[in-house]
Amino acid sequence: MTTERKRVFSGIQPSGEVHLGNYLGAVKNWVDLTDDYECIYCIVDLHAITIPYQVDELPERVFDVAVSLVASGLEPDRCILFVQSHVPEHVELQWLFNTVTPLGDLGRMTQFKDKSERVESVSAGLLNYPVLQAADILLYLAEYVPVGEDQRQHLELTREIARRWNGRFGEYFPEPDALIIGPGRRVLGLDGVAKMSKSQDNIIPLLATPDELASVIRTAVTDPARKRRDDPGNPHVCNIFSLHGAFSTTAEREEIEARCQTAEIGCVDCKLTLANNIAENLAPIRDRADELRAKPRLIREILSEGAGRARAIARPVMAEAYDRMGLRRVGSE
Ligand code: AQP
Repeated sequence: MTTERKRVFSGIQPSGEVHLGNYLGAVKNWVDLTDDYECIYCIVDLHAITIPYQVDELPERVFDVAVSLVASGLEPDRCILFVQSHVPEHVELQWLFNTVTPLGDLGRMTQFKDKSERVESVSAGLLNYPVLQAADILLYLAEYVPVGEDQRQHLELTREIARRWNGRFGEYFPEPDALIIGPGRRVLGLDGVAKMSKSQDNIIPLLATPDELASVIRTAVTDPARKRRDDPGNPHVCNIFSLHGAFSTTAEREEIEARCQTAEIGCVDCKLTLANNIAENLAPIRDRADELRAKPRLIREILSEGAGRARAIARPVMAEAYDRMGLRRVGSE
């Protein structure tokens, strides 16, 4: 008996090095989802250009993100993996959706407000970012989108755009649901306050070597109230302890918790254990990434084949959307 698998879509921006926030909050779950869903994953380069970026660095960033994703387990026999700009239908559908999206809704998006504060000149692209995101998802008639808390507002707008478009042109696009998997964690950056973000200088890179991990983690902020080695610490307000949750065994965590609270261990020891455990846990991904980096042609082939498979789904959806909107019908009956 064959059961049709529900379709999932998600994307990641090539705006910097893939980090543990991306991995724990998204990529690791994306891999798990490939067991039960038809998964479409996209490197969203058109989103990444909505904030200032270095033109000559972008191709390398796309390549590096592709390496990280494939090395993490998103092999082409498990999912469709491609680059957004290789499938021009994303932009075409976005334009159609722009015509049904209320301007006021875009200005209210939290991410737009945050990001527009960080740039000197705010582009229309930054404002329209969630419309492109709606097109990304609906172009594949995806039913589920694995999202973190930060993306819920955008997904709600996607649903609203689908409703408005369907209301005007006839029921066609699904209203996708959020797929919350795992602890739905929001990983904090090295400062222990802000979200770990590619575009901020606060990340632990997914592909860092053991030495790099030790040196990056050494700089992380722990319990701010613990000023000296002899002060007892509070693991429950410590970002390092929360990362132990993803990489250390229960026994190790219990021991660290108890010995931190009694100041038997200091933050240096706790950080070193974490760095070692991350290095060990992620060694297979790092090794696979090293192999893949040496095979740029293989990465190009994976992405090109992925774009072909994505377009095969996207083209008929686009044709239907044009048709329902009365476009491209000149001379037809
Ligand atoms: N710190 C995080 N904790 C949990 N999940 C996270 N994600 C990102 N950062 C964290 C999830 O990773 C997926 C891909 O993210 P993205 O590249 O589309 O954009 P983002 O959320 O804006 O990621 P960054 O790293 O913060 O990029 P920049 O700095 O360019 O804005 C998403 O599912 C996201 O939820």
